[in-house]
Amino acid sequence: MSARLQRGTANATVTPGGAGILHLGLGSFHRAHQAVYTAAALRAEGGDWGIVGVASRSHRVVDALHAQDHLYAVATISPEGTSLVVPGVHTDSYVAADEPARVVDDLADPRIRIATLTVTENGYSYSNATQHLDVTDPIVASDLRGGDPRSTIGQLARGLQRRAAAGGAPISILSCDNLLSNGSHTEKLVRDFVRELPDAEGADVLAYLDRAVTFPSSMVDRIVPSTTPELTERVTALLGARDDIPVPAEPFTMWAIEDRFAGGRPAWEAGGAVFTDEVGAFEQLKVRLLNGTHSLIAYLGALRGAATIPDAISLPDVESAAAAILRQEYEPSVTAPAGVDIAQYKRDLFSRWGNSALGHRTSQVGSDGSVKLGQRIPGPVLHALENGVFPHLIALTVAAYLACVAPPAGFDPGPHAAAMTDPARERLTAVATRDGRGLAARAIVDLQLFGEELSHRTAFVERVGDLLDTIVTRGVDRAIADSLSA
Ligand code: CS2
Repeated sequence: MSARLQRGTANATVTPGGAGILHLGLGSFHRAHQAVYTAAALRAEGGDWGIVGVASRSHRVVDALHAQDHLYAVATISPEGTSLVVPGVHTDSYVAADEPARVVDDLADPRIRIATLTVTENGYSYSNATQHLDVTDPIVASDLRGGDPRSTIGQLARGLQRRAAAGGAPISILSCDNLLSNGSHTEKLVRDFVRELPDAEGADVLAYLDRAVTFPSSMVDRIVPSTTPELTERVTALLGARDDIPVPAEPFTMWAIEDRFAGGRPAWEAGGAVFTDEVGAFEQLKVRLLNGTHSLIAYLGALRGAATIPDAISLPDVESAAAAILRQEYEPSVTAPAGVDIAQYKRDLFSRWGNSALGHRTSQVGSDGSVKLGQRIPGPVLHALENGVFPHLIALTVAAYLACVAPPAGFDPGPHAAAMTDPARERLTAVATRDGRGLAARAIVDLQLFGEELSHRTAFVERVGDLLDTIVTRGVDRAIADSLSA
């Protein structure tokens, strides 16, 4: 049995001086993305830019990081083979649920100059219906009453409140989640929280936010599936030391960031990050073309019995549906940022989705569709309708999503759909019905799952319902064929 991965015994690339970054959301994506760029920055310029990683509830990664000197390997996987790097940028880690006060303390610590976030689309306590912070969420409501905060926005707001009181050192909050305008989105939610505080308390924090806190936007991209026991064994054999938390990732990686850092930043460009004023264009391109189409592939694939994205995209009609949604419904809704060739970008997407060595699961991409689709589809649907194009394939995406997570009685969407988790699953199941139009109306109009604007697009809602009926009564193949020929 191999000894545990340790500094000195493994090829850790860097040793950070001290910690300047607090990261909320210590999942695989962070460890294969921002950590790798930060390692490159530290190699290039050094500096106190180590990362303190905070997991929200799970102990698995934190326990392993403590047992292995905060090291782990990122396995870059392609059909050509696997290569490993050990970023080595984390200086400490803990579980927020165990030490909730520590998150606030760390955010107030002037040595921390950036807080990065990968808490998923679902971690922002955002209400699509009100387009503001969901103050009816019991955790947010409790954070507003006081005590140690447990929601991400509550943690940020309370941490910044403490920081303002402790001297008000500048800091930047950098969202690395797949949300459009993720910087201003996060800022808006933090301000929503602060505005709910008693006047005197809130005013000081708002003045501090104006003066010394920035929320740059960033577009992040790298496909990172869940770790498997096989990968753990393979990495341990390759490293010659036991690593319980390796992260698998594709070779492609991209990070576009707005350069507005109040307290300095690492030289992330050393790892290939692009600092640009066009982050909005990068985000739209990625959230719509990559993520929007990814959702379509995941739901259609799951309904067709495909366990993985490469299995799904290898089905000819799923591939045709992906090509058509890109060409007809997503691409016309975006403007390419300077330097990006959309034709090449789309070719890359197909080879990335087809990376069979990666084994990215349809159930992983299909999870949390109620929050993910709210980011991915409304803009393109409205754009298409305003331009006289009916978005049949986006309607198919939503119909397939509903078939997976709110299957009408008597319809079995299969094991990959059953494995999808979704915060709206219960609410949707409660209104599930065999009438497709009825279910579509309850989800899109009554629950306003994808925001207010879409709830008024009756023809779209009805098309989702009709395609759902087709999936249930005549099969998903028929629904794909109908959407492609419409
Ligand atoms: C995926 C993303 O799970 C999903 O919804 O679309 O996680 C995707 O793999 C990443 O955004 C790629 O950067």
